[in-house]
Amino acid sequence: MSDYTDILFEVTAGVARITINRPEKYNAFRGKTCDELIDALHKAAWDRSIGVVVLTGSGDKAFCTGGDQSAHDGGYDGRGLIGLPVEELQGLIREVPKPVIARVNGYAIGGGNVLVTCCDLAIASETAQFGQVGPKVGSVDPGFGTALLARVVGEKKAREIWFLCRRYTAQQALAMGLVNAVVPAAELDAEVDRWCEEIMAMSPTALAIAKRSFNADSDSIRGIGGLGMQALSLYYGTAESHEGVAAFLEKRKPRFRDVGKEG
Ligand code: 2NE
Repeated sequence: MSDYTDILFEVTAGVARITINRPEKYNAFRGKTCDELIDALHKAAWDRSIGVVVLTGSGDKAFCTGGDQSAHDGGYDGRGLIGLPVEELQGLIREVPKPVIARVNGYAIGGGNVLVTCCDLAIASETAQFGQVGPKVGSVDPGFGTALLARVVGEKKAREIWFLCRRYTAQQALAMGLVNAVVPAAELDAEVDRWCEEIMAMSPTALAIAKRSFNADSDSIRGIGGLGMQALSLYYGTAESHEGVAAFLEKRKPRFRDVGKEG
């Protein structure tokens, strides 16, 4: 696969830059987007001339806002248990034997926040905003989205993020350990380039071993994700989940507690 429609893929000076290119959808991903991201990550993973991968979104509004709700009809439009191979995508970010940096240029919401969680490092613009929205829109991203987030920001904070679905500023994300650095929007690229240059000077094999050894401790979360996606595919068939998607698309508050009471 090389004729991408949903992403951009470019390699410069050993750095592979993968950009979700759906700004009109706030860089939400549909099935095809996930497949293209997976393909590009495979290319970057096994090309020995590439030492670091940067994952980002196009434009200045969003990094990624998760699953494309306009392609959701009791499940998304692609392959896999829920019509989005997100567990494969998230697992692959961790398997790529080189650092993957999230360049967070705007909203990192829902599955977008999970991508940030899965990346090895994250550098955010001051304008970025973070959060999970699943329980507000009839979804949840179990596995790396929940359990790995708890490893990253702590149990209490992760539960707050999921149970209240608030939005957090870049400075708050920095304070909770979700991102490594925050810079003014105009300096984001220069800062990411600096981090990439430093990484490119390191021993690639030592980096690969370090990454795999960090992963080893939390790899069991992938199994939790598989189990969770199986449950999620059943949840997507319920009126309660449909109400969340419909409410988002109709720009109204969901009425979860009324579902099933009519008639
Ligand atoms: C991103 C956010 C916070 C932006 O809010 P706001 O108020 O600044 O803008 P607005 O009007 O909500 O959004 C701007 C445009 O972007 C679209 C909106 O529909 C709107 O389109 P227009 O009305 O202008 O035509 N948009 C934004 N996000 C979208 C999305 N994900 N899919 C399709 N269109 C989207 C606010 O928009 C927000 O909270 N978005 C929620 C995103 C959401 O529900 N994501 C899915 C979560 S579930 C998930 O990701 C997932 C997973 O990761 C793994 C497994 C299963 C599910």
